[in-house]
Amino acid sequence: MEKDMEQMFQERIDKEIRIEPKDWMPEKYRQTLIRQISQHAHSEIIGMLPEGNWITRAPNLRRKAILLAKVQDEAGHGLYLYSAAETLGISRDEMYEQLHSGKAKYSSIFNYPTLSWADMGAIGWLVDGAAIMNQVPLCRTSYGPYARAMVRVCKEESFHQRQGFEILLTLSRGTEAQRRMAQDAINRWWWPSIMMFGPKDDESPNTIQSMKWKIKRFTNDELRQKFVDICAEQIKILNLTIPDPDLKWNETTGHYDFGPINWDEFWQVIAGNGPCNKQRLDARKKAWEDGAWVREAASAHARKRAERLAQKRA
Ligand code: FAQ
Repeated sequence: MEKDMEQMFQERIDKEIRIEPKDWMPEKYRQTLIRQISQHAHSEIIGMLPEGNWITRAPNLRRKAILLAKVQDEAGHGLYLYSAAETLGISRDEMYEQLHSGKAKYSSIFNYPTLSWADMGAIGWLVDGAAIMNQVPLCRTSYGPYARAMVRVCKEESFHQRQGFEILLTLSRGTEAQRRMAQDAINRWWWPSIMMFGPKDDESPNTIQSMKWKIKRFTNDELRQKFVDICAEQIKILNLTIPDPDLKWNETTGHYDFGPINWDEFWQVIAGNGPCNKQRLDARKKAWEDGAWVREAASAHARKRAERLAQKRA
């Protein structure tokens, strides 16, 4: 019986029919989606912290307004994604609990520090750039609520990516010190951005099944290569360099070759030993604890309203 259901489920996927919350789905499909969507939501929420660090220090009012709006967008993306995950039967409180206890992951990239204003440019160009590369295909992911959330998120992220590139372009055409600052930010964010796509395919336990279920549309290495190819061209406009001496156009493959990735660093960061893991998680937990009174007040208000309504009806 279960076998028949699984076969029918796979046939729907193969025909590109979207799976919706009330449809039957294999338990492992549900669990994989909960893991991926909640990890994605947590990444958006933790991802607000490195940029939040620069809102008060943005160089002018225009830059401050843009950065503020971008960080608010990220909060919106997180909430959207938590809602999508809730349709799979997990509560928001459970997801928060998993984040705060360290059980759930969030993207490795947000465990790096933001040391200068140019980092806001590098995050927009590289981190949002990598996020879009990974997420545009997710607009066609097999689970309906996730796919629809991705359409909205990607529209906003393309704008984020452009504002980052524009920050770097402005700095690259500025004084020598500004050029150096832009180059330094690219040097620090390049390799972590490349790692963001996840482990290489032969070390990625989830890719094969997720591709079969069309949760993922491309493998980690395919997306990483597309990203490298695009950035290797865009850097020419900035007249700066990508910190990889092995980055070279390969006539035969029609792609850019690139140097070895420090996978040890990647696994260390996702194991909790990156430069800012503790700081990020502590900030998140503190925000949760500081917000307890708001949650209590909102619940008390909702309770009173419900009581008043019940009295009126009686
Ligand atoms: N960081 O078998 P795979 C953003 C884990 S949003 C941490 O390849 P999968 C917006 C993975 O979970 C950025 N952990 O896994 C923004 C798995 O853990 P397990 C977030 C990672 O799921 C911009 C294990 O390693 N985007 O940036 C990472 O098939 C600017 C084995 O890996 C998304 O989440 C990592 N980088 O593929 C905000 C997109 N990579 O099994 C602010 C949706 C892998 O032990 C500023 N997610 N792991 O639990 C995906 O497409 C996939 O989940 C991948 C990983 C591709 C990330």
